[in-house]
Amino acid sequence: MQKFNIRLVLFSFFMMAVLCACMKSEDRIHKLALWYTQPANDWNEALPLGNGKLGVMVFGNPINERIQLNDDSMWPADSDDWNNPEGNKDDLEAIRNLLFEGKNEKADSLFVNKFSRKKVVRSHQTLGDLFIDFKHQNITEYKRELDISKAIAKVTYKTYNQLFTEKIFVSNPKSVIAVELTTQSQEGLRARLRLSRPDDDGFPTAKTFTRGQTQLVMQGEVTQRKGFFNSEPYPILNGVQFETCLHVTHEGGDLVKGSDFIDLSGVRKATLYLVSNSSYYFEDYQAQNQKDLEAVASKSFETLEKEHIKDYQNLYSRLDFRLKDNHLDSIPIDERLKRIKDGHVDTNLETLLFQYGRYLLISSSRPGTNPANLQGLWNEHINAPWNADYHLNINLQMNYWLADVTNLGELNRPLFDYIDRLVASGQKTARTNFGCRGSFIPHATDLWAPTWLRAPTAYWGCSVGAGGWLMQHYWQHYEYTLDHTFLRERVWPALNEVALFYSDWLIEDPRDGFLVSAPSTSPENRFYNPQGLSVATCLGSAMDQQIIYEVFDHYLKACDLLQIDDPLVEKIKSQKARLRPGFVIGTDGRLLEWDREYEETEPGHRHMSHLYGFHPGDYVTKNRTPELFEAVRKTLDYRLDHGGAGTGWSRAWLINCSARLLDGAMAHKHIQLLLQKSMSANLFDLHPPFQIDGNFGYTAGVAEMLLQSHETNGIRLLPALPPQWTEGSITGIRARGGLCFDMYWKDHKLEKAVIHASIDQNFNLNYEGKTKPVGLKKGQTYTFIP
Ligand code: FUC
Repeated sequence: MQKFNIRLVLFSFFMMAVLCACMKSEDRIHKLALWYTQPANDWNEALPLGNGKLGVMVFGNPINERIQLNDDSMWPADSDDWNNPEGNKDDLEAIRNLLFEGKNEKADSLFVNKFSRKKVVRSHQTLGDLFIDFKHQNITEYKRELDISKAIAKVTYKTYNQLFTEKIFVSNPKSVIAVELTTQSQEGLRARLRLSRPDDDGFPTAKTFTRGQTQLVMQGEVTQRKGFFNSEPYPILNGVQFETCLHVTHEGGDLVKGSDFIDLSGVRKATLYLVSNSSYYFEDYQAQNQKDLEAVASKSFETLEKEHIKDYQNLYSRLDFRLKDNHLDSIPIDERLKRIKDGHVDTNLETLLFQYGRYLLISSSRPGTNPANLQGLWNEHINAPWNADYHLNINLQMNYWLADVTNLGELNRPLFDYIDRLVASGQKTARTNFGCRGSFIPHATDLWAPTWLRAPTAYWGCSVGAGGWLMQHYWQHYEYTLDHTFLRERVWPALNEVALFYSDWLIEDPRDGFLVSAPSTSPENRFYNPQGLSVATCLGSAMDQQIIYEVFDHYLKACDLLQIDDPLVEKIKSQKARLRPGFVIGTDGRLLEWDREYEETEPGHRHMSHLYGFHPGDYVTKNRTPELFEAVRKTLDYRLDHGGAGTGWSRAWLINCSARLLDGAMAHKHIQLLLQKSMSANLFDLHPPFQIDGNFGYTAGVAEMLLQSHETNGIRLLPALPPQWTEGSITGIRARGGLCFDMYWKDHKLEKAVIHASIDQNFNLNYEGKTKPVGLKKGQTYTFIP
């Protein structure tokens, strides 16, 4: 009896310890969720989950549940004849001569005709759908939720008063989509499981069948019958091959299989493990599916769930952001968006959307996967808007603005791997088309990383700054980490190629002797030339000049740090000194967007390309270039007065620019407008249509409002705190130089900042106009109290 009691006491202690441990970790990670009281009516209301490579959109429909499936490698094939166009060095010279003669419109058309593959349609595509036909009726207490602190979606409701639960996550450690269906009803569940994939222009793209008693299989190949190349129809009849396997286990009741479906009959609980692999990642993708299934077959849903949460939170929980609670969590998100449209401010939704950006990056970009495309990886189309590909004149870059600063540095890896593929492919384009050494990277490309231009018009697609802009990401990651090996092994080889290209690309402008990029455009915008024609090409747009300056600057710094002694170093030094300045103030105080002061065709254009060196670059700052700083504000005011920031991503860029202007009120105004004008019910950013860059850009913008480390003279704390954020904290936000910050503020004043150094570091802290020098050794922490 006594023995039994001791055991009981020990057991109670053990249970208490377990509970405390659980409570601790639950408590530490603040729950944030998107939730609704109805199923998704359309795709933009469904809830996204993903492990970087595989993704789902959960609709939560009690009648015909739809779980839309994604794989980031679902692309039609590359084709041997999709290669560089005929343009060569002589054509380039002819275009330059036209520009010298002021014949911009002729230069525009020659550029497109000789150097571009014009309209191209080759799209990332949906993997298909898992349908679960429940035909549930008499629904009460419906709730659909995405917990972004755990990356788990849950649908619960009562059908005829019996509780039903659907839980789903996408595991990164195990590469499996796991779904658990549970009912409390005595009769159990009845449902039909089906896999399918949309047709491509009327042609089937996959076949579905059952394998053994418990597996439903879908096999197919990506095609693009409505493909286009060179503005001509080009049906693509082959592509990435794939297999999707759904393995079902159940408690109670039976599984009944048909030729292409599995029925659950009287089942109390069903566990669905869905694996999917493609020929892009694995030669034997079908064998890989079996391996993936074997890895989970003996694991319970709970075990996989725990492992998933741990893996996810290892990234997610590094950063916590809170604003004074407005206690609106009890209201569903769609209702809260309505309140915001009515003019209410919802600060907790602002923090939720911030973490949602991090959530979406963790879910769509993991080491080893493809980088997040225009839609991350969530896409229900065969012919997606803009091919859901990679646009390099803002969009892909914006997707990664948040990575370093919000403590998700390793999620840059897919971007860096992709950049290296572009750099390799761009060497041929640089050489054959432009007679330049180094590497040329175009404004848009896709999974196969081709580097020919795809520009139906000169203004849409003929920009040449993409390579330089991508180098900024390599450079910034170095600045955040100061990882010398990374600088030597990854940054320098790519930067060297891109710098070499620009070095060969530059010409002397006969009008003033400056070195300029030519032909040169300002992405997607046009101007009226002296003949009154709306044209795109010029001799040295502001953006190209700023980008090339930055590339040269980073190249020289890298060579210095790595002690590289190369003839190119001297050449680039002298070229940098002869570059026409990228920032020139016009007669009305605004910055010029092209080589001279022209009237723009679209004064409210969504791209703010001529501010590149202000943001995302770091050339213009309040202290270093005060006149340019003021000119930036005037430029933005003018853009906005003429209807600027019309798309979600453009508005997100405005938030970043406002933060860099150190204007919290302005930043918040654009946050509110983003929420009012560019948010779908599932908090996906809308261009419209859905484009994920605005989500990522928003998160980066909020980080920029709270901490800025791009200036040489110091790190700014709470540089653009808006009046609405009176009280709050952010922990785990990163600054350049291997530093990590925890900041707490109240009554709109910083209370303290705790700084952790991962390397030896001397730096200045700037808060409210005062500067505090700090020196820290690796591993040391410093607390700053203003
Ligand atoms: C650029 C933008 C468009 C859109 C497209 C995907 O061309 O100018 O607004 O975001 O990319």
